[in-house]
Amino acid sequence: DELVPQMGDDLYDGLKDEVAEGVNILLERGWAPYRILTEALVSGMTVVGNDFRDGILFVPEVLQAANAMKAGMAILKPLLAETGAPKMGKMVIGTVKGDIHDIGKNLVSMMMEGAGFDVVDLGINTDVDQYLGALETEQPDILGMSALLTTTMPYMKVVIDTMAERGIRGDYIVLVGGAPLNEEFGRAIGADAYCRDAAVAVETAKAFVA
Ligand code: B1M
Repeated sequence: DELVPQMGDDLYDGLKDEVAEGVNILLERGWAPYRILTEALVSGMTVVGNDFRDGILFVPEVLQAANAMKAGMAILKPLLAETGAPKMGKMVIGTVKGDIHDIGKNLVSMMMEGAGFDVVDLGINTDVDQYLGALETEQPDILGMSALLTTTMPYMKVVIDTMAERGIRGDYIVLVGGAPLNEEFGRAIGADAYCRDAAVAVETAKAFVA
């Protein structure tokens, strides 16, 4: 569809209204919400990420791109959530302390809700007390943690170690994700699984609660 590269440009330029309009047009053309998410929005953000890394884009521009992405995601959210899937379980999720990246986490939350999970989103910059407090009050099946920075990903281990110290590690399935992580890191910190993307998070969560 010729609209997709245009949407990539609009996302890159942080044009919120245009990105939202593009999402609506693709929906009218019969695109599935998940396809729009991955092929039009996430792919566009990859280009932004590369130019950010290479010093072509800076924080203010990336923030605008992120906001444009969120405008598109807001339209897709109810559509992804209304699949009428049977209730699967409950997940508490948050981006770890020191880290304010939330697009990936939000996407995982949306997809988990779409798959029938109740999701309690703790937001960004979540410290160990917030995670553990939520585990106690919400009693979820799953704890999800997201980190996008190499400097914040070690905090996941702090949370898991604290759970172990309190004797509650075995009560929850711990799933972790975020661009700088990998399977080996997930194993090393004692998570149950590393999830490469939101679709894998859903499949992994389903497999664990089954
Ligand atoms: Co930042 N940033 N950023 N940033 N940013 C990265 C992560 C970076 C890789 C860019 C780069 O240099 N190429 C780099 C990190 C380098 C490193 O650590 N080695 C970086 C940096 C350096 C920074 C700052 C330090 C920049 C600065 O201030 N100098 C700063 C840090 C602020 C902080 O957190 N303390 C910063 C700030 C920002 C913005 C605020 C401008 C903005 C965030 C806006 C927001 O989120 N509301 C931003 C953005 C947008 C990015 C990039 C470009 C895109 C991230 C994103 O949203 N991707 C990113 C570049 C990149 O990742 N290539 C970058 C799209 C999203 C759908 O993917 O988040 O990977 P992702 O999520 C995926 C999977 O990873 C997985 O599923 C998701 C969906 O498929 N997943 C999970 C994620 N979490 C999961 C949890 C799970 C399961 C799966 O739990 C069960």
